[in-house]
Amino acid sequence: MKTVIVILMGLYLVGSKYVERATMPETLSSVGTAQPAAEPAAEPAAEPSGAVSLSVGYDVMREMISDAAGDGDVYFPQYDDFDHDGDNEMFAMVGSFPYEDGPFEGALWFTDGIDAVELTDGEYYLDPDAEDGYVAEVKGYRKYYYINDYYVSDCVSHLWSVVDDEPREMFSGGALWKCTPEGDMAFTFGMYDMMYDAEFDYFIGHTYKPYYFYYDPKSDSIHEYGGIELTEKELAKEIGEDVAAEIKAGGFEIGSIYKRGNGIININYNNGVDYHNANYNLNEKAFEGDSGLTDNWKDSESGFGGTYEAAIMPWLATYPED
Ligand SMILES: [Ca+2]
Ligand SMILES: [Ca+2]
Repeated sequence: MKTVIVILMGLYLVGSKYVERATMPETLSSVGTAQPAAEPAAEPAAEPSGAVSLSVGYDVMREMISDAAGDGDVYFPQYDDFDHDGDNEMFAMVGSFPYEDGPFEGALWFTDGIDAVELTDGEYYLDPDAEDGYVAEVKGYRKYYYINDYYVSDCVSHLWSVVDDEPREMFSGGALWKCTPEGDMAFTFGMYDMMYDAEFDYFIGHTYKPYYFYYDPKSDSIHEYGGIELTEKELAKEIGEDVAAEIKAGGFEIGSIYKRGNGIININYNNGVDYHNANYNLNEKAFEGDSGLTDNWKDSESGFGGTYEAAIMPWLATYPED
């Protein structure tokens, strides 16, 4: 209790300081004139000389990239310390959106304040209004700049960062969908696996299923939460009710059931034509689909269509022990 009071008092004091400052504009205006005048001198020179320090600023890096790209238009610049080594770098796109609602055409650029280099070019699925740019951050470890390859109906994200002072592509998989500050990520993968066409003996129907990944600080790399198979009985024990029985009562048969290290259980089910999945989140104690949590196992609310695999990138997967 004592700590709580101390913290609350601290907050109050901090709060009142802000109030004091906020109500002092008249006094500040007379004192403050000297302050802004001193600032421009602290800015690095607009033209980078040969001996650029490690503390090259945002404007200079942006200019370096634009210049090196032949006066190109810079989009989505991200100025930050991507590898947490104490000095900042910049990733940015240079190019244009030639058609309305069309892809970005151009190149990914990088500078550490010494050189600016082009890393890759092509057509990318990017939103011109994405003011925050394209970054995913694992707090305390690494920041990624990502770009999305443009295909007609699918999207693959490429995650770039900095290793040993060099830009490096560190991961590419499906489309980056979520990244928590703790480094839990979800990538959606496109697949044609929604319906079985018996006449032609193949699957049709495009689905986008999230698969789950995490950042591992020890290896400084991204791994997949692979799934171990559960029996229907084990599923009932995990969830606390016999969901498999409910699904079967709905006219379906149960396919593979996978439990993952992030607490997600994928339940595949089908009727021989339509292939579905229901996803249960053990942490939230609810099913979880595109639009959030639900207590309904039915596909439209709790699933993403098609059939989940134990892992989509098995070479990166780790599996829970039970
Ligand atoms: Ca750095
Ligand atoms: Ca560095």
